Amino acid sequence: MILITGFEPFGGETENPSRLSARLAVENLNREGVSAAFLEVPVVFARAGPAVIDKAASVRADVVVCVGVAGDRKLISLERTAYNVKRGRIPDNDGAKPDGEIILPGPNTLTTRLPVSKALDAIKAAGIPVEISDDAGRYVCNTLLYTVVAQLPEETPAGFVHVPQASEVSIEKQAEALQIVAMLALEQVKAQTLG
Ligand code: PCA
Repeated sequence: MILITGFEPFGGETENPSRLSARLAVENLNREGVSAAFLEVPVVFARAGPAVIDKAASVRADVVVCVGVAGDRKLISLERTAYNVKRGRIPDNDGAKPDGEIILPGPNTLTTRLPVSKALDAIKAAGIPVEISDDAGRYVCNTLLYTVVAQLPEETPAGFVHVPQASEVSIEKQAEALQIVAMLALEQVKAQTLG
């Protein structure tokens, strides 16, 4: 089972491309006969991580791909590194505005468990603009990446992808990239189970 999550709108926007592309990726996978579930996540420091951890447990997710928008980027960013710091330039959707606190007791950085190098090549080969990033910001997206890597079982590939606005990369292309990441991660799980 693959879980792909997207965020609700925030910061005065009326839409968030991450929830559109995450939902479309799940629909496409289901149509292809792959079990996948979608979750819309609140843009709230305190609630985003727990919402995804609960959903992953309830659907028994083998793979968790979280998605958010980075409105100033032009490429799909496969986020490799989470920092144990939360900071809000703007308040979250519950009005919280942390200023440099730690997310959880734990290391200063954590590394994604999604196969980002393989995914980079495969997404490029599909003609979709993509990069690997070591900076997911310090807002709710970075907090979610840190939390899923810290709290999901170690054998569960889990990580985070930032998508640009739909005007830079269409929702269809974003969804295709998310499907590629998720399927490569699922192959990794299957290879481990068989090996
Ligand atoms: N992007 C924000 C939070 C929600 C979203 O879609 C971020 O990059 O932290």
